[in-house]
Amino acid sequence: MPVDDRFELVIAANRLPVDRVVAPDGSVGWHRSPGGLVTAMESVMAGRDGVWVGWAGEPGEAPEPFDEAGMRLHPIALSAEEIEGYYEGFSNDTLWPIYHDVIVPAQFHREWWHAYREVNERFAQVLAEVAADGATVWVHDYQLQLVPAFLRQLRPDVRIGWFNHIPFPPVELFAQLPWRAAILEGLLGADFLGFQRRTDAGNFRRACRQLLGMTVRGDTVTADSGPDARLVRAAGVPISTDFKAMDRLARTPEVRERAKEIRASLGDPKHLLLGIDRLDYTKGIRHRLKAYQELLADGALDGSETTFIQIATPSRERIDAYIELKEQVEGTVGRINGEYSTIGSPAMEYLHRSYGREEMAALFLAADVMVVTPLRDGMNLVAKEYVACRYDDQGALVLSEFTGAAEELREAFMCNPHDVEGLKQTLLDAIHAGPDEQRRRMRRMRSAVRRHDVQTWADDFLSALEALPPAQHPGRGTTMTDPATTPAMNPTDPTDLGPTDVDPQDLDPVDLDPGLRAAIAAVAGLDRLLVASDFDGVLAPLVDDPSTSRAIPGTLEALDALSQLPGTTCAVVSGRDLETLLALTGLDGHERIAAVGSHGAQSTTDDTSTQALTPEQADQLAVLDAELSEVLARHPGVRIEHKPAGVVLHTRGLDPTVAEEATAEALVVGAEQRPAKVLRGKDVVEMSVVDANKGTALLELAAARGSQATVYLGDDVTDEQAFERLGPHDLTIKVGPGPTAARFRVTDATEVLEVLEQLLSARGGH
Ligand code: GDG
Repeated sequence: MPVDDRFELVIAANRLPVDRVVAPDGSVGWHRSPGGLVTAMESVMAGRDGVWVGWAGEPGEAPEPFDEAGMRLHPIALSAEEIEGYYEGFSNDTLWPIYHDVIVPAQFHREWWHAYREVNERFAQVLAEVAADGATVWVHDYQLQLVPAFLRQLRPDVRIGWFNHIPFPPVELFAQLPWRAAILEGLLGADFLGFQRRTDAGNFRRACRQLLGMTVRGDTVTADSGPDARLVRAAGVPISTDFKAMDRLARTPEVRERAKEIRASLGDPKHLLLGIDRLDYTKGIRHRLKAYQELLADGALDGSETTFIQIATPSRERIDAYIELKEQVEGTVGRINGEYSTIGSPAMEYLHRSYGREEMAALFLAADVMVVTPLRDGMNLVAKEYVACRYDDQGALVLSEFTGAAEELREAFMCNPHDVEGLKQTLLDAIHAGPDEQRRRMRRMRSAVRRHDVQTWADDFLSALEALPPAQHPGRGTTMTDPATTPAMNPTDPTDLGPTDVDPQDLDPVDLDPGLRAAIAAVAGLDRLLVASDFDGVLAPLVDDPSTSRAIPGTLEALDALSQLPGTTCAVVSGRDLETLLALTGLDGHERIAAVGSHGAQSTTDDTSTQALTPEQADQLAVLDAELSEVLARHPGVRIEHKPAGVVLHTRGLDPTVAEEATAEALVVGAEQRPAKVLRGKDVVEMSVVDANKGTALLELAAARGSQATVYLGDDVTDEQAFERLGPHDLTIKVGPGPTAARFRVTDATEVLEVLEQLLSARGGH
């Protein structure tokens, strides 16, 4: 079939989401690969024209494009030599070890690099052919890092996103790659780069700064310079699993019955442990077996009443490090069984093969302890799948700190797999956790995976990509943004993220109230001063879509200049979660301006007390999340924001009747659940399970820095708590109308800028 179709959504990945199967009669067909990625892509493609471009899994000529899984599949040809050089060689024996902490040494071969370049170029050519005008192209993973730049050369009109399924290494390791600059430049052809963790995105941005000398502001890298300058955003967008599908599967009578059968077939062990991994040295299989073997040897576990099932899915079987790993694992399994099994009660059950989804779900349901011990893992979906299957709220997850999943599944039994004694103790803790403790931990982990599933991940990625300002896409009939003329992108500005609607030239000159001017002059002379401000509605004008909120030019710069003066502490204090606040302000890594999020529950400084949730608070948060999600289901258009310690219902911009009904329902939830705080603000109802507030955070910060007075600017109900806690010697300023405990009032962000500039010049700044 000739390529005559062009598609508005294009996915590119090394592999197509199907496997070739040959029936007994010799006819060839395709089986859709299992897994959440395909499901998520199917649903993002629903209602849009979509195509998936990738290798079909066999060397030689590519089959013609065909339809499967609700989308067009467009195979790419790879020769046997290319599979060796591009895939097994450069991707899996050069990049994979470098990107996973060099657990085994990386191999560098120039011919592998050439194959990698050629295959990436071929992908880009096909993508350029199948993408419709202005299409969105989503490239996946480390095998295709040069595709964004190749594609941009061919098709400057398309939006290009790239997601890395594996970690991005610290610059010290990445710098070993002889082709490091070419790889960064390849990636910088994209508009948006998604990583599993914020740390990975940070590693990428640091590599751009240190190895290419590029400017990095907040989560944005300025690629190229002069008229070709483009902004590339790099942020954490953690992947997840299809929670609903796994949960549903585990509840089926067949899977539940099979789970019982599995236990019975092993002699109904008292303790059943499970590991499911690709047989890969990153997964820490050797480490977990060593810990298990020692527990059996110590007598802490009895082999006649304990079984460890290890499923090791075959992987990369032609690469030396994998061949060696297989031998070592199989040797250890043999020793464990020889030493500690009894007839009918194996100490280990080792299976070097893969299973269907039903069998996986049954194994998850059967296992008392799921053992996930990677030495480094981008995310680890097995951990999330285990949680999604445990609808009975039972079971314990032992999880390595070195997985992306550890950032979300905080109630797992965390371990450092390198610490054998620590790992042994963690395994025992998990094995001996009682039903109540298992329930408490599992409920919270399930709540985390339920609310952040693979669908949310795909939606988050695509909305981040598609929300980028059209100015970055010259082919869309708009001009390229010029950093030299757009104030918000001035490379000398340390806090900037991107364009705002407001140009300082357009602002009217401002006259402040004489009383306020005098008060500013008074505090400006103090030796030690804290200058703090809310973000939304104060430094940034309120906007309908909170994700587009940006500080007006000059405000963050004034705070930055103030923070450079002696005895001056500066802070931005917001109800937003810290990650969002840092992204919106560009303050990530800013050493002098503190960012305080979630009303004081999160902070970039140790000078405010931020606390982890107690089990009760986490349970209450899970209930609030579920209840407000129901309000959302009843009132489309309402938005829910999840925070580490709370949940917020947003109704800005909605039809007033809908907004009122949703608000009333949310307040009923608050009245029933009685969380630590329920606050009704402008078009928001916010509930928090901890009692952190902006006032306490400011007092703590002022005390820690020995400030003699605090200047605080705020506009909303939550800022009133700060105004009330501060004293008469502090300078409190309300922005906008409404009752207030503040001493002074200004009308908007323009006047806020004037306050900050007057303070700066009165304190001896510019
Ligand atoms: C990379 C990153 C990141 C495994 N055995 C069987 C089977 N599986 C499925 C699991 C899971 C998937 O394969 C493995 O995903 P992981 O996340 O655990 O690990 P990687 O393969 O290394 O994946 C990783 C991931 O990409 C996604 O971004 O999380 O960090 O390394 O879904 O269930 N599925 C079936 N039978 C098996 O025997 N059906």
